Amino acid sequence: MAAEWHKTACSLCYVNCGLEVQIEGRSITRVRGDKANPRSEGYLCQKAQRLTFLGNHNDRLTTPLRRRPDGTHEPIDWDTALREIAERLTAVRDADRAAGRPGSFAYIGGGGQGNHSGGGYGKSLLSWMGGTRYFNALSQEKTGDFWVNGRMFGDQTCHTAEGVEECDLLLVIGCNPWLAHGFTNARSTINTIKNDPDRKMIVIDPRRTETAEAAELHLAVRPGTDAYLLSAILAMIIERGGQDAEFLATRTEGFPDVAAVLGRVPVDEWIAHAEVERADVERAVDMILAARAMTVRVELGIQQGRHSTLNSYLEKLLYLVTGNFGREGTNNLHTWLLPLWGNSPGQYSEITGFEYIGGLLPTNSMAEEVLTDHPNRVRALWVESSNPANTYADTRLVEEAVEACELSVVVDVAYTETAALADYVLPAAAQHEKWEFTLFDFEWPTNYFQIRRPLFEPLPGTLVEAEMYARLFDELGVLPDAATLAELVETARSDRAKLLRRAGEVMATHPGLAEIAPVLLYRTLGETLPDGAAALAPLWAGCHRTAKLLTTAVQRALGSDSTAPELGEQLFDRILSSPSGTPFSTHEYDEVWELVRNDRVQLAVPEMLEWLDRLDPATERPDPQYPFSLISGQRRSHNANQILRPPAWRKTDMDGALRARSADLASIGADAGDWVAVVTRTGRIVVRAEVDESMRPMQVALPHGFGMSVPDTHGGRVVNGPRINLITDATDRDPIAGTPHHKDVPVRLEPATAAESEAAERDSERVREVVAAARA
Ligand SMILES: Nc1nc2c(c(=O)[nH]1)N[C@H]1C(S)=C(S)[C@@H](COP(=O)(O)OP(=O)(O)OC[C@H]3O[C@@H](n4cnc5c(=O)[nH]c(N)nc54)[C@H](O)[C@@H]3O)O[C@H]1N2
Ligand SMILES: Nc1nc2c(c(=O)[nH]1)N[C@H]1C(S)=C(S)[C@@H](COP(=O)(O)OP(=O)(O)OC[C@H]3O[C@@H](n4cnc5c(=O)[nH]c(N)nc54)[C@H](O)[C@@H]3O)O[C@H]1N2
Ligand code: SF4
Ligand SMILES: [Mo]
Repeated sequence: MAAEWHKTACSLCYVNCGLEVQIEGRSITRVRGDKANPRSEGYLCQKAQRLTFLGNHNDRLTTPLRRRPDGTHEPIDWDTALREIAERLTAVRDADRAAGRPGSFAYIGGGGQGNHSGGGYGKSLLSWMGGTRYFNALSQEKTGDFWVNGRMFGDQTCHTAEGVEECDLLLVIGCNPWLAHGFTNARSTINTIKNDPDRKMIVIDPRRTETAEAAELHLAVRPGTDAYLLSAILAMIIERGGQDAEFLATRTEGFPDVAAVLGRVPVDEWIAHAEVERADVERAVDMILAARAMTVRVELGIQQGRHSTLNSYLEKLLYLVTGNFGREGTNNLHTWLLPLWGNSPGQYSEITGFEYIGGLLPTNSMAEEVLTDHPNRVRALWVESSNPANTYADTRLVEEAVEACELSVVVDVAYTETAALADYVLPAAAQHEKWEFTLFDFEWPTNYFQIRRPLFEPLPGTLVEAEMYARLFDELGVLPDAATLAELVETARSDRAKLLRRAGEVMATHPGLAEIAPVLLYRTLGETLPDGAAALAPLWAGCHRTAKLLTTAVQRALGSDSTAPELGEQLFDRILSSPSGTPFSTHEYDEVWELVRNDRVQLAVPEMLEWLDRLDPATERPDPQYPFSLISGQRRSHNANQILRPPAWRKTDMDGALRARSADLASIGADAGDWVAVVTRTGRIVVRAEVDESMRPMQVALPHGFGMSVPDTHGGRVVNGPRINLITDATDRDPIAGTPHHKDVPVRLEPATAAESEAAERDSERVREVVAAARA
């Protein structure tokens, strides 16, 4: 009999392609793209093919851990762990209240590349603790973009979608979709554009990337100078009268102010500073002005580059000034089932002065919120689905901050570098052991949502996050008594429409309960959902919200003429019964204006125009002490954040090599295969050198997704590849969003010493032993 294919989705990157898998025991044995998935339509990449290594390895946590005074961990049972944590949380909360200060509890994480089911519960804990300090990966890459969206479109949850599949010009700035994806079916889409004489692609990237190789035009910009190049392009467009006058007049405000500032741009000087050819820039302008529908696609190259927030502004001006917005094949906004971030203009940290953006503070400021004498400093830290000890800038500083907290708790599936520092470690059930979903639904005009059914039982000793938090709130005494819960469960079963009203009444009489609404839904509505899908209960509220806010679009997606609240129930049912995912909103292009919160798009953002006016190439010459520009965290064929820890999944790049041109290696007397030291003001790491002539001269790259310690074959642990954030600097960051300049880290290369090379070679050998054992 042919083995059964089960529907699921990939959580190795935020594109979350639909998959079908075969399983045996606790293992995924075969993987293929799910053709029935309405968004990804059968696509999968080289990483998902290695999903057979996810979860099925010997480094899972299977018991809660408590830190001993000597820093090692001992196993404890769940009851003890949750009781002690509850006592210590209560102590922190009581002390905050007694001192009359804001909650000193901070929350990190809440979901990686595709597991958002736990996040709502974790945020409930943050609210209940009276805290506001929330950090996650978005606040080290995307918050500058959100800030600009807030100013231009009126709300930080106005987030852009890309018409990649329909555009006739794809302008790719600072991203490499061939390897990193970032949009659906990236490789097929790039190939389609390449093979269609009527469609074109421009890539702005210092490196001749795989994506640039497929483009009509590649502008190999000098690292960190995008703001100059993009301003010059905009200035040239306006000089030629290439702006879309009708779009600007009817849909936007402030163009004259923008044009005035851009009119002062010394175009030739700035193009020279960016080290690209004037003729190539002219050609890019020609292509932009000739395009019927341009889509701009950006990512870390500019968001984690110098002038990050300004880059986000300029990139948006490119499509807005030319009227490439709100039509097929252009940039647009998109809907949400549940927004993944919030809107928080004008709220500031009293410790660092950074503004909350999307409800988040910069990860780069996390340590500063802890390591200070300020009476309102962070005293307790809760980390879920994140590994800041490897992924936040300046690893040593992050380690110091975690250890300085009075209480630190890590919720993860593996014994991460952050878990190793925590007072308590709570083992979560892994991706395919529970009901899951992702909130990365970024599509327009039709947007999709997919839930994932469990393929396996939770590994013994682990808990699904929802259950973990519910038990914790039981210990904390926040949940109502059993009889009240039973009555709410009954209401949920017999009359869901009544549930919200009844729940509201119960919340009114139970202090703190309103802050943990997702937990209450889990314990009540959740009990009534089919097949143990309790953790999906908060989605029910999201479906009702969406049906109310976007009635026509939801009706179209479902083919229904019902209205709220019935429409919300229908949407929830449709989502639960669509294992390949389902459209949840379908719009007409024109309706994008219903999502824009300002009457018109505000083009003139004063802080951005002032910044633009201040740009000065003379202030941006490389430091002779650190002459190379390092891409710290390059996406490659076989890295995937910190998600796949066991090295055996990697088909290539086992050591996570430094990539550089041979001439640059030769300049320090090094050759391919040698160990070299990468040195910054923050630290020094020793890495394997590899030749890559696609790099720009004086630019080198180290990969993201390495530096995880794994059990070796001798009963110890060994670190696989570079912990790149040992050499990054948390203060080298954007002035507004605080995002790190990870794509342009000034470094020096040196030959490694004999002792360093020997130690690195030994570790590399041990990693190879681990791989050989895993594949045997
Ligand atoms: N294989 C793989 N795919 C992934 C991930 C992974 O770990 N591995 N992670 C996922 C995640 S979380 C994210 S956020 C995305 C990130 O996806 P991307 O942003 O596409 O990936 P990066 O490799 O970080 O950097 C993008 C590009 O920026 C270029 N760059 C460097 N400096 C500059 C500069 O100064 N200006 C310009 N214009 N470009 C510059 C680099 O050469 C690189 O090609 O990838 C996702 N996909
Ligand atoms: N220098 C440098 N640093 C970077 C970057 C860079 O380019 N350069 N990129 C940044 C970017 S864009 C990102 S997105 C971040 C990513 O960094 P993080 O936000 O730290 O997230 P991940 O690396 O995705 O780590 C996911 C964690 O979740 C755990 N996990 C997996 N499944 C589950 C689950 O079901 N439940 C729980 N509780 N845990 C689970 C994994 O074991 C892992 O520890 O790194 C950032 N750091
Ligand atoms: S593109 Fe991303 S989500 Fe799709 S298969 Fe590859 S890693 Fe998974
Ligand atoms: Mo990311």
